[in-house]
Amino acid sequence: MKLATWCWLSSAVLAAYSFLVAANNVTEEEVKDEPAKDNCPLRLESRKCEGDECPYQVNLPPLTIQLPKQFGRIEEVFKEVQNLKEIVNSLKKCCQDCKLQGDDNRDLGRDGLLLPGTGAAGGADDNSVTGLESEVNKLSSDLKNAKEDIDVLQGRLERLNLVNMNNIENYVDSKVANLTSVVNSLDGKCSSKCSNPEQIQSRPVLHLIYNDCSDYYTIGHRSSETYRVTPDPQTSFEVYCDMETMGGGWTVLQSRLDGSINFTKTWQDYKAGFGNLRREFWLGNDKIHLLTKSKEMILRIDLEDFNGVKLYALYDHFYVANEFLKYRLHVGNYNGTAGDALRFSKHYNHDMKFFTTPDRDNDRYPSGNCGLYYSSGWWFDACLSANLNGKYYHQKYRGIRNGIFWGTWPGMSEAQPGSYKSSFKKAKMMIRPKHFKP
Ligand SMILES: [Ca+2]
Repeated sequence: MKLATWCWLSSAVLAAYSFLVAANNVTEEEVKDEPAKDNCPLRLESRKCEGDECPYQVNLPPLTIQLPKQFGRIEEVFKEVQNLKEIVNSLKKCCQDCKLQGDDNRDLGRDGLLLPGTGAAGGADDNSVTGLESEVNKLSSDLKNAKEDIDVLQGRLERLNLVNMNNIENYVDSKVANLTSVVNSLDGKCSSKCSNPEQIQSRPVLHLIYNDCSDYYTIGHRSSETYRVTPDPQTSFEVYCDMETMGGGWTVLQSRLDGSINFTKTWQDYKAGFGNLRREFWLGNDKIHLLTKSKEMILRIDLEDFNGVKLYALYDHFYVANEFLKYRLHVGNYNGTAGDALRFSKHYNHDMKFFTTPDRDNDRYPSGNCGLYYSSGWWFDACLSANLNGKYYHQKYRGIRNGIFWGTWPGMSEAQPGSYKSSFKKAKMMIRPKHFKP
């Protein structure tokens, strides 16, 4: 019994060992006889699988021992080992292929054309290179064409700019030429005939800005009337134009005719102007300033006494400053028949004097207001050798010399204190551009 047991056990171990070593050759049928050929007719049999269970049995006649089914795991392990071996072999082969391919690519690279790895054969790479080359050439050609197109367009643009500038210049030149010819033709017509201003007016005349009455004269107006002037782009107003005296074109600043208008007025009245443009009026210091500030103006003063004597004074220089400068008077270069009363003497000189009104004392008389004393707004010194805004007297008067006064009028200053004083029937102040030729 002891011998039998040992024999069985050793046979079993040997059978298991032989099974492990010679797994490749193990079949379902058997592992027979080798270790215990003689004494131990041992057999290990794998029985037919029934489902997952493939139990093994060891036959040791007459003994048969059932082995646990887990014993079959050894067979599974060998199968897995076998699979792994196959995988390793395939990977090894794959690596050899990769190496060969890498060598091929390196050979191609030496020829200067190493292309992105597509794994494609050399012939395909050549085709790809050729295709790309032609594509690059095409793009290069397109780029060249585009550059030529840009050059052409740029040339056209420059020509267009040049043409446009030329057009504008030509347009401006032609307009200036038209204006010049219109002005010249009007000037020629007006200075020669001027018999039919309506005929001239009926023609289409370009609208010009009329700074003063001389501009209306220039375009053919010959009737002494009120006209609208624009001496400043922001300011236009009505004025009375004298189109008869000494050729015409005069803008009238002041007029005395009949005493219908009281000239004893305030600063504001003299600033804005007052009266009736067709009769007696003061145009207004602001307007006089505007009319004299942009052009050199001359001043003409016409006087007529109650004896019908008419004289005039002409000043080649006339300018009135703005309100901030108290409408300071600038007057000079006298010529005429009435005498230079505005610049009578060193002590009586109205040139460069401020404007004074009864309510605003800017004069050089320290003890009082010349404007208040002489009932007038004027460029008083201390106080006067002329005052064309004095009271209107219809005949000789006595007392303070507050009537219309012109100190150089024949016989006027000779009157003794307390005696009757002469006055004027008419007085008029008007201006015209210095370089105006009627
Ligand atoms: Ca004073």
